[in-house]
Amino acid sequence: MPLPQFAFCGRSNVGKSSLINAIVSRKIAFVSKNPGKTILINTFLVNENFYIVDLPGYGYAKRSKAMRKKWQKSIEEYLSNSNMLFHIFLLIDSRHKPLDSDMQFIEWLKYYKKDFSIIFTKTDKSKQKDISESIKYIKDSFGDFNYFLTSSAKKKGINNLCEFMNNFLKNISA
Ligand SMILES: Nc1nc2c(ncn2[C@@H]2O[C@H](COP(=O)(O)OP(=O)(O)OP(=O)(O)O)[C@@H](O)[C@H]2O)c(=O)[nH]1
Ligand SMILES: [Mg+2]
Repeated sequence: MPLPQFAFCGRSNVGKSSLINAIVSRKIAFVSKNPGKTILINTFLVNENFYIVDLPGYGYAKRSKAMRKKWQKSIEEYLSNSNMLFHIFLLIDSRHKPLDSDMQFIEWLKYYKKDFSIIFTKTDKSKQKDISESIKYIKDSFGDFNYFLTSSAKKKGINNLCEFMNNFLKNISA
């Protein structure tokens, strides 16, 4: 039987690979100071019962336009066609206001009625006030949404996230 998948997406450098490593408590996804490191769609089998999918960051300006288009197409194709994709996590840097590219991505998720949550990353470096503003900004455009606050550096919010994923897995095996 094909195994369930959880996808992690978000702009380049937002902390996808770091979060995946924090979740599995191992270094499997490549972390880098230079944005645009994850180029291919990387899939990691966890505990032999589900997959974590590390998607390449969108909005990496240093790539050519044609290259970006190609990336976008392969990500969209994957997100639209994978029937074992249980949940999409969109990562947003908690230090900054969500970018237009983030908002477009949410719009896409809403339009295609995808099951998603937003993860505000790097909370060790942000202020609660900025996070609240980002939450309001998204709510004003798209209504209520599920979200998590995480710091891979300080291992904050990782347990909540794992619990959420576990509940999905429990429900399907029940
Ligand atoms: N302070 C802080 N830095 C973090 C955190 N998570 C990631 N970083 C840093 O952010 C940078 C990018 O992290 P990655 O995990 O490689 O980001 P990514 O989203 O996988 O990037 P791409 O593969 O380029 O799309 C690295 O320098 C990390 O050390 C965090 O929770 N706190
Ligand atoms: Mg990465």
